[in-house]
Amino acid sequence: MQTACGLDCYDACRILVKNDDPLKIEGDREHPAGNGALCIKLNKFIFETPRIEKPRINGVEASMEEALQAVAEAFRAKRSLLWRGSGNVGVMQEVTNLFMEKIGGSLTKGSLCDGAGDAGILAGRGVNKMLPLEQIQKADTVVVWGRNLTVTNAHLMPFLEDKKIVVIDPVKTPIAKKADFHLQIKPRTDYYVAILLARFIFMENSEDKTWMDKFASSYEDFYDYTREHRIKAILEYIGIDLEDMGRMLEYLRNQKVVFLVGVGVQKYTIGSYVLHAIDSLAATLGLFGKEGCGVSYLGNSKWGFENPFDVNCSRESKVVTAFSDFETVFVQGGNPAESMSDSLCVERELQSVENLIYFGLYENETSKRAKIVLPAKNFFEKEDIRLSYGHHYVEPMQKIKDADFGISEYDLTKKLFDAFGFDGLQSEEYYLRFWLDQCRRDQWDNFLSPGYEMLPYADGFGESRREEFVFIDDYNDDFINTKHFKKHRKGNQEKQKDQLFWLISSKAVKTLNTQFLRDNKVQLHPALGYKEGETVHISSEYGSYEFTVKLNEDVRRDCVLITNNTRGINRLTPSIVSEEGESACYQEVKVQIKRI
Ligand SMILES: Nc1nc2c(c(=O)[nH]1)N[C@H]1C(S)=C(S)[C@@H](COP(=O)(O)OP(=O)(O)OC[C@H]3O[C@@H](n4cnc5c(=O)[nH]c(N)nc54)[C@H](O)[C@@H]3O)O[C@H]1N2
Ligand SMILES: Nc1nc2c(c(=O)[nH]1)N[C@H]1C(S)=C(S)[C@@H](COP(=O)(O)OP(=O)(O)OC[C@H]3O[C@@H](n4cnc5c(=O)[nH]c(N)nc54)[C@H](O)[C@@H]3O)O[C@H]1N2
Ligand SMILES: [Mo]
Repeated sequence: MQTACGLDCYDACRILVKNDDPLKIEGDREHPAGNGALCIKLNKFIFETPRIEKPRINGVEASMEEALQAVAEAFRAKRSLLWRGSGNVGVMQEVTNLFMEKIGGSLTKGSLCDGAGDAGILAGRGVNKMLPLEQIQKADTVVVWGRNLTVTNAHLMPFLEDKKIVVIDPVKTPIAKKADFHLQIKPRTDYYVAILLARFIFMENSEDKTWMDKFASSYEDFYDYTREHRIKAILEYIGIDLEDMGRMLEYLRNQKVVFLVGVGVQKYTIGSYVLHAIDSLAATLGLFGKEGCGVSYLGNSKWGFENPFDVNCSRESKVVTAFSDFETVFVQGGNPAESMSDSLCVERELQSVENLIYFGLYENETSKRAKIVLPAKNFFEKEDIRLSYGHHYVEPMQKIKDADFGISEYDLTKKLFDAFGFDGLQSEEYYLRFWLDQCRRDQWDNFLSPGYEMLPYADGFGESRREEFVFIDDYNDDFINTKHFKKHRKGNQEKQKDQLFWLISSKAVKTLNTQFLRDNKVQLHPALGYKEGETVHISSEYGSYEFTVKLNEDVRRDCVLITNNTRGINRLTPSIVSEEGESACYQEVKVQIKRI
C-alpha cells in the first residue's frame, strides 16, 4: 500500500507502507519528487510525539460523544470562527468549511506563511503557477534565494546535482556552504539586490530584448525605474560590493537560470515587493516560459482545480485575528497561541473567548487554553488527497490503520451536519473522487494537477495567457527610515543602532513548525561575546523572552537566529500585516540582547 505525507512542506513525499502493524514505512524511489528517503520527522518524531487520546471539556476527560455534543452546542453561539492552521495540508481539512457556511460562521483570510510573496507574484504574472521540477533539473544555475533547502525542501537536492549554485541568505546555511557563491546579505534587502542586478543587466546589455518585446514590453520604464536607485548608497546599505555584484552577474547572464525563492525573503511588510522585484529581474533575463528557467516560489497548489470546499463566508484576518469578537473559536490543525506573531496579544485575545475549541493531534500552547479539546486522527488514519506547493504531483492519502481514538475532519463535519439537521453534505468518497477526477496522469501513471504546464507562461501571463508581464514600478518602505531608526535616534544614536539586531526565525530540522521537537535557543555570532549555554534576555518593542545561547559563526553579526519551533519566539514579533497579501511579518522587527 502507499500513501503520502500530510506535513506542510514543499516535498509532499509519497510513502510506501511495508507493514501496517506495527507501522513500517519508507520513501519511494519512483516518486518524481522524492529520492527514496524520508525525513526524520516521518521516520521518528511523528511516532514518538505523544498524541491527545481523550477529549476534554473544561479540563475534565470526556467521551467523544460528550465532546461532540459540547462542540455542537458551542457552535450555536451567534458569532463563531474557524481558525485553521497548516498541521495537515490534505485537501479534506477544508471540508469543515461546509459546516461554517451553513451556520453563517467566519473563516480566516490572509497567511502566516507565504502570502506576501504570493501577492508580489500576482502583481507581475497575474497567476502564481508552479515551476515543474523538470525545469529545475534542466537549469545551468540555481539561485537559492531565502530558502533553507536542506532543511525545508531536502528532496529537491538531487535536482541540483551538477549545477552552479548561488545562495542569497543572511545565514551561511548548509546549502550556502556547498554553493559556488554565497551572498550573505543583510536581512530585508532582497528588493535592492534584485533591482540592482536588473539595472546592471540593462547596463551591460545582457537583457533579453527579444523575449521582452513580446511578453514584457514596458521594460524601458523598468530600466528607468531601476536607475532611480543609487548604486553606491544601496551597496553600502546591503553590505555587498561591486565585485560581489559582478560575480552574481556571471551566474545570471546568458544561461538557463532558476530562482528557488523561499519564505525567508518576504516575512516583512514589503514582502510582496521582494517577489515582484525578483520576478522583474527574471523577466529582464527572459526566464519565463523557457526550458530550464523560471522562478519557483510556493505555488498555488489548487490552481486549475475546482474546489468543492470554496464557500461564501465572512473572513477574519488570520494574522491579527480579533478572537475576542467571537463567542466560539474553533482551532483546527494549528497552534495560534505559539505560531502567530505577538503572542502576548494573541494570548490576551484567546483568553476572552467563551468557547475555545482545539481540534488537533498534540498538546500545545493552544490546547492548554482550550475549553474543549477534540483529538484528531493523523494522516495514516484517514483518507485524503495531497497537493503540493512545490510540484504538480498529486497523491492519494490512503487510510493505513485504524485508530481507536480521535475523529477525522469529514466525520466531524458529518456529526455537526446531523446535530444541526443540515443536509447537502456528500459522502467522503464523493469529495475524494471530486479532487482526483480532476487530475491528469503522466506516462508513469502519477496523478498530475490540472494546473500542470510543462512551460508555464510560455504563451503569456494572466488568467487569459494573453497578458504581458507587469514590471515593478513602486516601493513603499517606511521601516528603515522612520519606524525603528527614528525611534532610536534620540540619545546615543550610533550606540543604540549597534545594539539592535535583526531577528531571523527560520525552520528547524526535527520539527514541523511547533509540532514535534521544541527548542529554547538563540543562535549568535561568537564575536558578540556571549558564552555558549548562557541565558540571555531578548526583547523587542512587542515583548521579551529568555533564551539559551548557542554560538554559530554562520549567522551575521547583526542578526540573531531563533528557529520557529522555539518557545517564546513570537513574544518578540510584531502583529502587523504585510502591505499586500495580508501576510504575517515575523521579521519586521529588531531586537536587543541583555545578559541576565
Ligand atoms: N524541517 C522542516 N521543514 C519544513 C518546515 C519545518 O518547520 N521544518 N516548515 C514548512 C513550512 S510551513 C514552510 S512555509 C517551508 C518554508 O521553508 P523556507 O522557505 O526554507 O523558509 P525558512 O525556513 O523560513 O527559511 C528561509 C531562509 O531564508 C533566510 N532568510 C531570512 N531572512 C532573509 C532575508 O531577509 N533575505 C534572504 N535572502 N533570506 C532570508 C533564512 O536564513 C533561511 O535560510 O518549510 C516547510 N518545511
Ligand atoms: N516567528 C515565526 N513564526 C512562524 C513562522 C516563522 O517563520 N517565524 N512561520 C509561520 C509558518 S510558515 C507557518 S505555516 C505557521 C504554522 O503554524 P500552525 O499552522 O499553527 O502549525 P503548527 O505549529 O505546526 O501546528 C499544527 C497543529 O496541527 C495539528 N495537526 C496535525 N495534523 C492534524 C490533522 O490531521 N488534523 C487536525 N485537526 N490537526 C492536526 C497538530 O496537533 C499541531 O499542533 O507558523 C508560522 N509561525
Ligand atoms: Mo508555512
